[in-house]
Amino acid sequence: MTEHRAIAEHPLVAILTGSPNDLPVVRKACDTLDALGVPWDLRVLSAHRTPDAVPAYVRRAEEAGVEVFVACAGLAAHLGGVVAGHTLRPVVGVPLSGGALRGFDSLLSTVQMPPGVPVATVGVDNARNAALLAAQILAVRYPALRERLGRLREEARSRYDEPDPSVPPRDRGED
Ligand code: C2R
Repeated sequence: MTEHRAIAEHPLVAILTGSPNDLPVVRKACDTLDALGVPWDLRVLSAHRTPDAVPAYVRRAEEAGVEVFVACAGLAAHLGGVVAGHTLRPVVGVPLSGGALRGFDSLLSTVQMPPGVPVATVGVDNARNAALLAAQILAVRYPALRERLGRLREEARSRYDEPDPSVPPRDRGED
C-alpha cells in the first residue's frame, strides 16, 4: 500500500485512501471496478500524514497510464483536493463516515473545493458510485466498457420489472 510498491500493470484508475481503517468501505470501489473489468491500483496515503508521498504517487500513476483518480478520506478530508491540485485528470472524491460528525465533515471538505480545482464528490461512503463514475468517465473513450456499464444499468432496472410482492394479485390485475 505504500507509495513505493510497484504500480499494478496498466491501471486506468488509481484509488487513494487516507487510512488502512478505511479499507472495508474502499473495497466496494475495487469490487465494482473488477466487475467492470477496469484495472486499478490502490494506495493508503494521506495528505496530512504522508504529504510528500501523495504528489509523488500521483505523478507515477499518471506515468503508468492512470486516467482517473478516486480519493477516499474521512474527517478533515483534504486528500481529494490535494490529488486534484497535482493532476489534470478527473478526481472523484469519496467522503467517509466514521468520525463524530458521521461524514458531514468529510463531505464538506471534499465537495467544497475552491473554483479551478474540482473534485467530483459522491455520497458519504458511496465508494461504489465513485467506481461507477470513474468507469463512466473512462467509457467516453472505451466502447466495450460503455457496453458493460449499459448491461449493469439494465440489470439494475430489471429488478423493477418484478411484480411487487406487497401488492395483492387482484390489485395487479392478475386474477
Ligand atoms: P485513522 O483511522 O487512521 O485515525 O484515520 C482517514 O481517511 C480516516 O478516515 C482517521 C481518518 O482520517 C482520514 N484522513 C484524511 C487524510 N488522511 C487521513 N482525511 C487526508 O489526507 O485528507
